[in-house]
Amino acid sequence: MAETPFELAGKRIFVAGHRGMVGAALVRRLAPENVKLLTVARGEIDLRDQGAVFRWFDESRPQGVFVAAAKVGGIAANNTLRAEFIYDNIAIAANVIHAAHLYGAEKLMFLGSSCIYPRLASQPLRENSMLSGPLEPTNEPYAIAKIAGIKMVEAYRAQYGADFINVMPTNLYGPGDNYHPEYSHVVAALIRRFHEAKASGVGKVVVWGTGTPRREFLYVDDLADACIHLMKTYSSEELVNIGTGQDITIAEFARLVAAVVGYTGEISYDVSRPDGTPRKLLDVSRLAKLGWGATTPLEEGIKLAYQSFLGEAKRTSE
Ligand code: GFB
Repeated sequence: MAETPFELAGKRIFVAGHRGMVGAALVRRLAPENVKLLTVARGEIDLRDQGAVFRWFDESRPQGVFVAAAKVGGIAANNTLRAEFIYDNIAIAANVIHAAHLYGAEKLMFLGSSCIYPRLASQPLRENSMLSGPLEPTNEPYAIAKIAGIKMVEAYRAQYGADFINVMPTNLYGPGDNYHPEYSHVVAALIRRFHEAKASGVGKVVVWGTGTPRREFLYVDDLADACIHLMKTYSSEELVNIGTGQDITIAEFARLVAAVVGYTGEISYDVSRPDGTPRKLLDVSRLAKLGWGATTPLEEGIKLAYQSFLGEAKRTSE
């Protein structure tokens, strides 16, 4: 595997999507790296607008680029806003990756997702299982857009020798998550639902699906740490999974969140809601060989996420 170290210190580093949960964690993790941080506000530059993106790259000339901008959401958002998920994510990936090539970025990291792997691929999911079978239908538009971005990175590497790399994060959670009651991911949804039930004295909380799917959850600051490690040290066309290597059923996970929040009532299951893919556990052996492992245990991460939720809820009600 070719290794070309990339020094971050002193470089102009663009975090696309800095207001999102992942982008904000990257910004936090970059603070001690002494980079010249570049960000753009959504109101200023719409990353789906090719002309605006190219003009900004021409003026700003980032040397390193993290593509953490994306339209994201949980299973219901993916399944409902199907057109937005495919269009927005293809447009963002196409514009930012091509601009990075045109305006001479030295290094780019594209963040994909574990949902790019086939629904029934063997577990744990190895990087080479991409495109080996049909995708999970609830998030196929998002997965196809992410696969397009991954393939752009591979193509620009192959044709132009660009030092562009792909990383595949597992399901993420942490500060700055989206707590929308319908469109959030499961971690944010359950933190909010159990908290509201406890606060209002409701004795029953509904969890979607059967509770049997298995998911792997990574604290977003761990993800950011892995990304910085790989940005500095990794250069190859091979994807790199980023996860913990451990998964849990949704039912076990719901009990854990209830315990952290202090909810002691009943938990019931709404089987009219989709389960999504039955299991999504990443094989993290490549990442381990590259010298990185997750450090935040799930229970501790959920405690930290709940504290952030309480802080964020307080701010929005002030
Ligand atoms: O986090 P989540 O929406 O994402 O759902 P996916 C994970 C599991 O939690 C599913 C169950 O089995 C849901 O049925 N679940 C239980 C809930 N209660 C809830 C709830 O209140 N809200 C939500 N959202 N789920 C996403 C993809 O799939 O994974 C995205 O749709 C992205 O594209 C993300 O890739 C990482 O793991 O099912």
